[in-house]
Amino acid sequence: MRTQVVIIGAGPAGLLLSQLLDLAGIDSVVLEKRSRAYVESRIRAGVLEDQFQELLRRAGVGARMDRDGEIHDGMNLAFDGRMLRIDLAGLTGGRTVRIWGQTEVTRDLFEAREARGGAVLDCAEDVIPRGFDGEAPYVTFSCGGASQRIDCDFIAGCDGFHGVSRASAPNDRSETSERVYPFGWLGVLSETAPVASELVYAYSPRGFALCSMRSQSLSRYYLQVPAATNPDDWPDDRFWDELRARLPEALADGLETGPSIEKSVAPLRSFAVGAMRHGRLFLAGDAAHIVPPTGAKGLNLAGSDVHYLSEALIQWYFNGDPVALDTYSDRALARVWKSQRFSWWMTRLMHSFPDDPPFNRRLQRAEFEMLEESQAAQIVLAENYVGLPY
Ligand code: FAS
Ligand code: PHB
Repeated sequence: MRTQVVIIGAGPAGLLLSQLLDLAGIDSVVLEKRSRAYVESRIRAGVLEDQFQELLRRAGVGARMDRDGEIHDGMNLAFDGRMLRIDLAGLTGGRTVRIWGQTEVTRDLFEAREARGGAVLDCAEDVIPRGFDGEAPYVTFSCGGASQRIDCDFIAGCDGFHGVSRASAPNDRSETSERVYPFGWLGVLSETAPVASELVYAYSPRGFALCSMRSQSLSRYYLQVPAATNPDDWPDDRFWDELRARLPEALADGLETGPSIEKSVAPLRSFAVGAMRHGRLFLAGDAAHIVPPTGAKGLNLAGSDVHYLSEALIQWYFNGDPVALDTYSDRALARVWKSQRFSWWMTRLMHSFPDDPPFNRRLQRAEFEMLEESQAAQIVLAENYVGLPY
C-alpha cells in the first residue's frame, strides 16, 4: 500500500490533519489503535479558541459547533470566596471562546472523513514508524492479525502522550522538559443545569475546583485531588459536598446536583519535546506536548500544530517549497511554550500545592489581588485564554 502521508492516531489532531490535507488534494491514511466508538466516547476538552473554531470551519466541520456550541464572552476566577469576572470580549476587542466538547469535535471529524471516503483504520495494532530518517519512510502495523506496510512521503505522529511516534524518535532526554504536578483532576459529568452561566475557576485552601459545562443541561465539574486518587473512592455525595465546600457561598447555595454519568481522574503534567520533527516524521498535538488543563490549551494547541503542519505539507507538495517544513518545529514550539507558560501560571495561581510554605500561599493571594486591581494584568490573562496568535 502507498499514500502521501501516514497519520498515526485518530484523535482531534490526526483527524483534523487528514481532513485538511484531503481538502487540499493530499492523500493520507490514518491508523488508530482504538475503536472509533472508544475514541468518540472519551470525555476531554471543552473550551475552543476562536482560531481553532475557524480551523474546524475550514475543515468543513463547524456547522454543528456554530449551531449548538455556546459562545462565552467572559470567565470567572474565585479566590477564597471572592469572585472576579474576566471580561474576555471587553479586554480583547471582542474575542470570545466557545463551549464545545472534544467528543463533539471528534464525532464531526470522523463523520467528515467517512463522508469523503477518507482512510481511517481503527484497531490498527503494533503501529511502527520506520525509515523516517531517510527519503522513503513507511509504517508497519497489523490489522485483524495480518501484517501490513504503508509506504509514504511523510509520517505525522498524532498519537498522543502515550503513543509510539515520540518513542520512535531519536531519544535525547536532555531535549524534553517536564513538570509533574502532585495532584490530578477528578472530573464529573452530570445532566444538571450548570451552577453559573460562565466557567468558574475556584481556588480554596481545600483545593481547586472548576465549574464548566457542555450545555445548559449538561454540567462538567472538576476537583483537584491527590495524583493517585481512585474515582471509586468518590461517590457522588462526597463529590458534591466537596465541590460546595470549595465554591463561594452564593454559588454553592445554587448548585444543582444529580447522578454522575461519567467520573474519571486526569493526571496533570507540563511536558514538551525539544524537537517536533525528526527527518520525515512530524509530531503534532499531545504526542509532542502536554499542558495542565487549567488554561484549556491542550486541544487548542493540537489545532495550531495541525494548522502549521498542514500548511507546510501543502507548500511542499504544490510549490516544492521545503521552508515551512524545515521551520515547523520551531514555529509550533514557540506557541506551545507560550501556552505552557500560561497553563503553568493558571495552575500555580489556582491550586493548593500540598507542600507550599506560607510565603507561596501569600504570594497566590497577592497575584489574585493584583489581577483584581490591574486591567493590564487582566488583559494578559484574557489574551492568553482566548488564544495567542497562530
Ligand atoms: P489524543 O490523545 O486525543 O489522540 C491520540 C490518538 O492516538 C488516540 O485516539 C489514541 O488511541 C491513538 N494512539 C495512541 N497510540 C497509538 C498507536 N501506537 N497506534 C495508533 N494509534 C495510537 N485538554 C483541554 O483543553 N481541556 C481538558 O479538560 C482536557 N482534559 C483531558 C483529560 C484527559 C484524561 C486527557 C488524556 C487529556 C485531556 N486534555 C484536555 C487534553 C486533550 O484534550 C488533548 O489535548 C487532545 O486530546 C489532544 O489531541 P491529540 O493530539 O489528537 O491526542
Ligand atoms: C472542560 O469543560 O472540560 C474544561 C473547561 C476548561 C478547562 C478545562 C476543562 O480549563
